[in-house]
Amino acid sequence: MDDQMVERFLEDGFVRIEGAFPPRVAEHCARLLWRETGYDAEDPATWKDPVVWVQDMAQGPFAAAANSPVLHEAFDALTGKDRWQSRYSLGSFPLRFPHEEEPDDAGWHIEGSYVPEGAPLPHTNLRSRDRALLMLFLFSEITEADAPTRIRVGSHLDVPPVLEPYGEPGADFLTLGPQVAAASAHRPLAHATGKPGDVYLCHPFLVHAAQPHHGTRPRFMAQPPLMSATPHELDREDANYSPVEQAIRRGLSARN
Ligand SMILES: O=C(O)CCC(=O)C(=O)O
Repeated sequence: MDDQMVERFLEDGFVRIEGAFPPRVAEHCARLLWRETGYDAEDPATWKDPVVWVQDMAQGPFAAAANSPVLHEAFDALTGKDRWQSRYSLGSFPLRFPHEEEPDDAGWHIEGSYVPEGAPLPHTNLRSRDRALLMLFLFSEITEADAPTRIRVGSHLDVPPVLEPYGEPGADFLTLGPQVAAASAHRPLAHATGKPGDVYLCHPFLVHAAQPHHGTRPRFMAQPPLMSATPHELDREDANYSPVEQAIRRGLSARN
Protein backbone atom coordinates (compact mmCIF):
# COMPACT_ATOMS: atom_id res chain seq x y z
CA MET A 1 0.00 0.00 0.00
CA ASP A 2 1.92 3.04 -1.22
CA ASP A 3 0.93 6.69 -1.59
CA GLN A 4 -0.30 6.07 -5.13
CA MET A 5 -2.72 3.41 -3.91
CA VAL A 6 -3.97 5.69 -1.15
CA GLU A 7 -4.55 8.42 -3.75
CA ARG A 8 -6.48 5.93 -5.90
CA PHE A 9 -8.61 4.98 -2.91
CA LEU A 10 -9.37 8.67 -2.33
CA GLU A 11 -10.30 9.25 -5.97
CA ASP A 12 -11.99 5.97 -6.95
CA GLY A 13 -13.29 4.83 -3.56
CA PHE A 14 -11.60 1.42 -3.73
CA VAL A 15 -8.34 -0.42 -4.31
CA ARG A 16 -7.80 -4.02 -5.33
CA ILE A 17 -5.11 -5.90 -3.41
CA GLU A 18 -4.03 -8.79 -5.61
CA GLY A 19 -3.00 -11.91 -3.71
CA ALA A 20 -4.05 -10.41 -0.38
CA PHE A 21 -4.28 -13.95 1.00
CA PRO A 22 -2.96 -17.24 -0.41
CA PRO A 23 -5.02 -19.01 -3.12
CA ARG A 24 -4.66 -22.23 -1.10
CA VAL A 25 -6.52 -20.57 1.77
CA ALA A 26 -9.20 -19.38 -0.70
CA GLU A 27 -9.61 -22.94 -1.95
CA HIS A 28 -10.07 -24.23 1.58
CA CYS A 29 -12.65 -21.50 2.31
CA ALA A 30 -14.52 -22.36 -0.91
CA ARG A 31 -14.77 -26.02 0.14
CA LEU A 32 -16.28 -24.99 3.48
CA LEU A 33 -18.71 -22.65 1.69
CA TRP A 34 -19.89 -25.39 -0.68
CA ARG A 35 -20.73 -27.43 2.41
CA GLU A 36 -22.93 -24.58 3.71
CA THR A 37 -24.92 -24.41 0.46
CA GLY A 38 -25.84 -28.09 0.50
CA TYR A 39 -25.24 -28.04 -3.29
CA ASP A 40 -22.99 -30.42 -5.21
CA ALA A 41 -20.11 -28.49 -6.81
CA GLU A 42 -19.99 -31.03 -9.65
CA ASP A 43 -23.73 -31.08 -10.39
CA PRO A 44 -25.31 -27.79 -11.63
CA ALA A 45 -28.75 -29.43 -11.40
CA THR A 46 -28.47 -29.04 -7.60
CA TRP A 47 -27.85 -25.25 -7.79
CA LYS A 48 -31.48 -24.38 -7.24
CA ASP A 49 -31.38 -20.68 -6.21
CA PRO A 50 -29.60 -17.74 -7.90
CA VAL A 51 -28.09 -16.63 -4.60
CA VAL A 52 -27.33 -18.39 -1.34
CA TRP A 53 -26.45 -16.13 1.58
CA VAL A 54 -24.02 -17.53 4.13
CA GLN A 55 -23.43 -15.55 7.32
CA ASP A 56 -20.55 -15.77 9.77
CA MET A 57 -17.78 -18.30 9.07
CA ALA A 58 -15.17 -18.54 11.82
CA GLN A 59 -13.11 -21.58 10.82
CA GLY A 60 -9.32 -21.17 10.61
CA PRO A 61 -9.06 -20.48 6.87
CA PHE A 62 -11.47 -17.52 7.14
CA ALA A 63 -9.51 -16.05 10.06
CA ALA A 64 -6.32 -16.54 8.03
CA ALA A 65 -7.82 -14.76 5.00
CA ALA A 66 -8.72 -11.71 7.10
CA ASN A 67 -5.35 -11.42 8.82
CA SER A 68 -2.61 -11.41 6.21
CA PRO A 69 0.20 -8.88 6.87
CA VAL A 70 -0.55 -7.09 3.60
CA LEU A 71 -4.18 -6.54 4.63
CA HIS A 72 -3.23 -5.27 8.08
CA GLU A 73 -0.83 -2.81 6.48
CA ALA A 74 -3.57 -1.63 4.12
CA PHE A 75 -6.10 -1.27 6.98
CA ASP A 76 -3.58 0.95 8.81
CA ALA A 77 -2.95 3.03 5.71
CA LEU A 78 -6.63 3.58 4.82
CA THR A 79 -8.34 3.84 8.20
CA GLY A 80 -5.48 4.87 10.51
CA LYS A 81 -3.26 2.83 12.80
CA ASP A 82 -5.19 1.47 15.81
CA ARG A 83 -8.47 2.78 14.42
CA TRP A 84 -9.84 -0.58 13.20
CA GLN A 85 -10.93 -3.79 14.89
CA SER A 86 -9.31 -7.14 14.10
CA ARG A 87 -11.70 -9.76 12.85
CA TYR A 88 -11.25 -13.50 13.11
CA SER A 89 -14.19 -14.56 10.99
CA LEU A 90 -15.73 -13.46 7.70
CA GLY A 91 -19.43 -12.89 7.12
CA SER A 92 -21.99 -11.78 4.57
CA PHE A 93 -21.28 -14.15 1.65
CA PRO A 94 -23.62 -13.69 -1.34
CA LEU A 95 -22.79 -16.90 -3.24
CA ARG A 96 -24.18 -16.43 -6.77
CA PHE A 97 -25.08 -19.29 -9.10
CA PRO A 98 -25.76 -19.25 -12.85
CA HIS A 99 -29.54 -19.05 -13.10
CA GLU A 100 -32.50 -18.13 -15.34
CA GLU A 101 -34.20 -16.43 -12.42
CA GLU A 102 -33.13 -12.87 -11.56
CA PRO A 103 -31.96 -12.30 -7.97
CA ASP A 104 -34.05 -9.77 -6.00
CA ASP A 105 -31.07 -8.00 -4.42
CA ALA A 106 -29.29 -6.31 -7.36
CA GLY A 107 -30.08 -2.60 -6.73
CA TRP A 108 -27.51 0.19 -6.28
CA HIS A 109 -26.84 0.89 -2.62
CA ILE A 110 -24.37 1.58 0.16
CA GLU A 111 -24.13 -0.72 3.16
CA GLY A 112 -25.83 -0.06 6.47
CA SER A 113 -23.29 0.11 9.26
CA TYR A 114 -25.10 0.06 12.63
CA VAL A 115 -28.58 -0.58 14.04
CA PRO A 116 -29.84 2.26 16.26
CA GLU A 117 -31.77 1.16 19.36
CA GLY A 118 -35.29 0.15 18.41
CA ALA A 119 -34.74 0.62 14.66
CA PRO A 120 -35.72 -2.25 12.36
CA LEU A 121 -33.02 -1.67 9.73
CA PRO A 122 -29.30 -0.86 9.66
CA HIS A 123 -28.41 2.82 9.31
CA THR A 124 -25.48 4.76 7.89
CA ASN A 125 -24.47 8.27 8.93
CA LEU A 126 -22.10 10.93 7.66
CA ARG A 127 -19.18 9.94 9.86
CA SER A 128 -19.67 6.26 8.99
CA ARG A 129 -20.42 5.19 12.54
CA ASP A 130 -18.88 1.76 13.32
CA ARG A 131 -17.78 0.94 9.75
CA ALA A 132 -14.24 1.66 8.56
CA LEU A 133 -14.37 -0.19 5.21
CA LEU A 134 -16.48 -2.37 2.95
CA MET A 135 -14.35 -5.35 1.86
CA LEU A 136 -14.86 -7.79 -0.98
CA PHE A 137 -12.96 -11.07 -0.50
CA LEU A 138 -12.77 -13.24 -3.64
CA PHE A 139 -12.87 -17.03 -3.25
CA SER A 140 -13.44 -18.01 -6.87
CA GLU A 141 -12.05 -16.85 -10.22
CA ILE A 142 -14.34 -13.93 -11.16
CA THR A 143 -14.40 -12.57 -14.71
CA GLU A 144 -17.01 -10.26 -16.24
CA ALA A 145 -19.02 -13.40 -17.09
CA ASP A 146 -19.23 -14.51 -13.45
CA ALA A 147 -21.54 -11.80 -12.00
CA PRO A 148 -18.86 -9.59 -10.44
CA THR A 149 -20.09 -6.84 -8.12
CA ARG A 150 -20.74 -3.63 -10.08
CA ILE A 151 -19.01 -0.54 -8.69
CA ARG A 152 -19.58 3.13 -9.51
CA VAL A 153 -16.07 4.57 -9.60
CA GLY A 154 -15.76 7.68 -7.43
CA SER A 155 -19.32 7.39 -6.09
CA HIS A 156 -18.16 7.54 -2.46
CA LEU A 157 -17.72 11.29 -3.05
CA ASP A 158 -21.40 11.69 -4.04
CA VAL A 159 -22.72 10.18 -0.81
CA PRO A 160 -21.65 12.64 1.96
CA PRO A 161 -24.01 15.40 0.69
CA VAL A 162 -26.83 12.82 0.69
CA LEU A 163 -26.08 11.81 4.30
CA GLU A 164 -25.40 15.26 5.72
CA PRO A 165 -29.07 16.32 6.20
CA TYR A 166 -29.76 13.18 8.26
CA GLY A 167 -27.20 14.25 10.90
CA GLU A 168 -25.92 11.91 13.60
CA PRO A 169 -28.93 9.50 13.49
CA GLY A 170 -28.30 8.84 9.79
CA ALA A 171 -30.87 6.93 7.74
CA ASP A 172 -31.60 3.33 6.87
CA PHE A 173 -30.39 1.72 3.67
CA LEU A 174 -33.87 1.54 2.11
CA THR A 175 -34.24 5.32 2.47
CA LEU A 176 -30.73 5.97 1.22
CA GLY A 177 -30.68 3.46 -1.67
CA PRO A 178 -32.64 5.47 -4.28
CA GLN A 179 -30.89 8.70 -3.27
CA VAL A 180 -27.35 7.38 -3.54
CA ALA A 181 -28.30 5.62 -6.79
CA ALA A 182 -29.51 8.94 -8.30
CA ALA A 183 -26.56 10.95 -6.95
CA SER A 184 -23.99 8.58 -8.49
CA ALA A 185 -25.71 7.74 -11.81
CA HIS A 186 -23.11 9.71 -13.80
CA ARG A 187 -20.15 7.68 -12.51
CA PRO A 188 -18.23 5.20 -14.69
CA LEU A 189 -18.68 1.51 -14.01
CA ALA A 190 -16.08 -1.00 -12.79
CA HIS A 191 -16.42 -4.69 -11.98
CA ALA A 192 -14.94 -6.50 -8.99
CA THR A 193 -13.19 -9.16 -11.05
CA GLY A 194 -10.11 -11.07 -9.97
CA LYS A 195 -8.62 -14.25 -8.65
CA PRO A 196 -9.17 -16.25 -5.49
CA GLY A 197 -7.17 -14.43 -2.80
CA ASP A 198 -7.76 -10.91 -4.17
CA VAL A 199 -9.47 -8.38 -1.89
CA TYR A 200 -11.14 -5.09 -2.76
CA LEU A 201 -10.92 -2.52 0.03
CA CYS A 202 -13.71 -0.02 -0.48
CA HIS A 203 -14.74 3.24 1.14
CA PRO A 204 -17.87 2.58 3.26
CA PHE A 205 -19.82 4.99 0.99
CA LEU A 206 -18.92 3.30 -2.33
CA VAL A 207 -22.15 2.77 -4.32
CA HIS A 208 -22.30 -0.79 -5.65
CA ALA A 209 -24.72 -3.46 -6.84
CA ALA A 210 -24.95 -7.16 -7.50
CA GLN A 211 -26.05 -8.46 -10.91
CA PRO A 212 -27.77 -11.57 -12.30
CA HIS A 213 -25.46 -14.48 -13.05
CA HIS A 214 -25.82 -15.68 -16.65
CA GLY A 215 -22.43 -17.42 -16.83
CA THR A 216 -21.44 -20.96 -15.93
CA ARG A 217 -19.18 -20.79 -12.89
CA PRO A 218 -20.51 -20.07 -9.35
CA ARG A 219 -19.20 -16.85 -7.86
CA PHE A 220 -17.91 -17.09 -4.29
CA MET A 221 -17.27 -13.78 -2.53
CA ALA A 222 -17.64 -12.25 0.95
CA GLN A 223 -18.48 -8.63 1.65
CA PRO A 224 -17.85 -8.13 5.39
CA PRO A 225 -17.24 -4.78 7.07
CA LEU A 226 -14.02 -3.74 8.73
CA MET A 227 -15.33 -2.25 11.96
CA SER A 228 -13.91 0.94 13.48
CA ALA A 229 -12.11 0.86 16.82
CA THR A 230 -12.58 4.60 17.37
CA PRO A 231 -15.22 6.95 15.92
CA HIS A 232 -14.39 8.68 12.66
CA GLU A 233 -13.88 12.42 13.08
CA LEU A 234 -14.57 15.01 10.41
CA ASP A 235 -13.18 17.95 12.37
CA ARG A 236 -9.81 17.02 13.89
CA GLU A 237 -7.75 19.65 15.69
CA ASP A 238 -4.49 18.00 14.65
CA ALA A 239 -5.76 17.42 11.05
CA ASN A 240 -4.60 13.78 11.31
CA TYR A 241 -7.37 12.52 9.04
CA SER A 242 -7.41 8.96 7.73
CA PRO A 243 -8.03 8.54 3.98
CA VAL A 244 -11.58 7.32 4.84
CA GLU A 245 -12.22 10.61 6.64
CA GLN A 246 -10.43 12.69 4.01
CA ALA A 247 -12.70 11.28 1.32
CA ILE A 248 -15.84 12.20 3.30
CA ARG A 249 -14.51 15.75 3.69
CA ARG A 250 -13.69 15.87 -0.03
CA GLY A 251 -17.24 14.78 -0.89
CA LEU A 252 -18.67 17.56 1.27
CA SER A 253 -16.37 20.28 -0.06
CA ALA A 254 -16.97 19.29 -3.71
CA ARG A 255 -20.64 20.04 -3.08
CA ASN A 256 -19.93 23.54 -1.65
O1 LIG B 1 -23.26 -9.94 -4.63
C1 LIG B 1 -22.76 -8.88 -4.96
O2 LIG B 1 -22.07 -8.75 -5.98
C2 LIG B 1 -22.95 -7.67 -4.10
C3 LIG B 1 -24.01 -7.85 -3.05
C4 LIG B 1 -24.26 -6.62 -2.27
O3 LIG B 1 -23.70 -5.60 -2.48
C5 LIG B 1 -25.20 -6.63 -1.16
O4 LIG B 1 -26.12 -7.44 -1.17
O5 LIG B 1 -25.07 -5.78 -0.26
